[in-house]
Amino acid sequence: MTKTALITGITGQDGSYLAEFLLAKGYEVHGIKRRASSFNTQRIDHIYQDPHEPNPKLRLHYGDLSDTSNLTRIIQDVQPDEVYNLGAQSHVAVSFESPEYTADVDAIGTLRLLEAIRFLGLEKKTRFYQASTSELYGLVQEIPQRETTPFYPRSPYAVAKLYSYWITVNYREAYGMYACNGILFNHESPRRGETFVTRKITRGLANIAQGLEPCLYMGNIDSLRDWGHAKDYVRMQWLMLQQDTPEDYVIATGEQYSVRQFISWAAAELGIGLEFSGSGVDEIATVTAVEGDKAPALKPGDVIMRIDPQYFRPAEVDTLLGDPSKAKQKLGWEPEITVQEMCAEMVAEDLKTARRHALLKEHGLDLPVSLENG
Ligand code: NDP
Ligand code: GDR
Repeated sequence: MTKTALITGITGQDGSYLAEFLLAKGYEVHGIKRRASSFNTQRIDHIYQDPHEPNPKLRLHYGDLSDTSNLTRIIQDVQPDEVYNLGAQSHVAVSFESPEYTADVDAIGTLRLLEAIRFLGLEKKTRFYQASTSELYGLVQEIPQRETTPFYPRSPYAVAKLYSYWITVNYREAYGMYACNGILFNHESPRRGETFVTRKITRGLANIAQGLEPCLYMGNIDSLRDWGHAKDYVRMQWLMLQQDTPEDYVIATGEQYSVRQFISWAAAELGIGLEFSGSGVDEIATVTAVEGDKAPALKPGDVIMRIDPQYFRPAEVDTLLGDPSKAKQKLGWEPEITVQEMCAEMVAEDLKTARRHALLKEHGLDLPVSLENG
């Protein structure tokens, strides 16, 4: 029997990998995409199927997590076996700028989906995955963080996700729904949004190496994160819905590095030696050596990273380190891609794009490189 899945946030990083994964497993996949004034399906264009073909396995529906009737209608039409709620305003810093919108989408959006499933009488059929987050731990109460570690959210994003965490547990307990939280630590990939820190670094340094941008402006580079690869993490999202009983799981690598360390790795992938000097808002990173042909625009002595306090957050999550023992023991999960391999993959992809831009620029066909930051 073909299973049917509905993914909110299918146009995002995780949604795109999960859709690929489920299609490879033979699922019929439905996704909710938002109406936008420009194309927003770049991450899934390669798996797009012409709806005029007979039996397309991937179908997209216009919708929004803020729209109850729309969500209810889509769930009624699709009758999904599994719902993956990945849609969210997912940027922590932006949530301080748009706290109310973030609460509507990231908190009440989850309630809307759960309530639609229940209202339609699908609570015994439809399994539900909630994209919970290590940001719930915020001001950490225990190191490493596991399923039993108390939460202490530190942003409007994390507070909204806290509501979603508990409403998922509540629907499981109150209505016997198969509903789980994946408490995922940071996970990245070449498809990561450009304003999250890893992608900002790999894309920014690739552009600087090719002479397309002068300098990377960063926030708190002392911040410590447990970074994994999105491909490894979507496999877990699926596994969580295939068990006999619904449970919540921490997904992490169990290794922690600083943002500064990630900058050094990305620079090394480009053949750039870096030295950090100064402290606080005066810290800079200076090129000490350039090897190979990946960074023709740089020479020793160039300053390629500075601190810009506009990227500091009103309340920071300084340190996150997950303990994925439960997922490993109960679900047999092991991450396959190391953070260093992931960084290399991200740099390689961003360098390809930067080289294309540089080549066009050389021939007078200058394409604007977006300097939007985050
Ligand atoms: P992205 O930001 O890449 O993707 C978010 C998705 O949600 C996009 O498809 C976006 O659409 C969609 N979306 C945003 N607002 C709405 C809305 N109002 N209605 C419907 N859809 C909306 O996030 P990731 O793929 O990285 O993360 C997936 C989920 O996992 C998110 O919920 C995130 O909070 C959570 N998470 C992520 C972690 C990570 O490290 N990546 C770790 C832990 C949790 P559009 O493309 O149009 O913007
Ligand atoms: P995070 O990811 O807030 O952990 O949320 P992000 O990559 O944005 O930040 C990680 C850490 O890096 C520090 N930082 C900067 N961050 C950004 N974006 N830009 C900068 O210039 C910069 N300089 C330093 C941040 O302060 C932070 O400490 C991500 C999102 O995917 C969430 O949706 C998800 O829930 C969590 O990961 C787990």
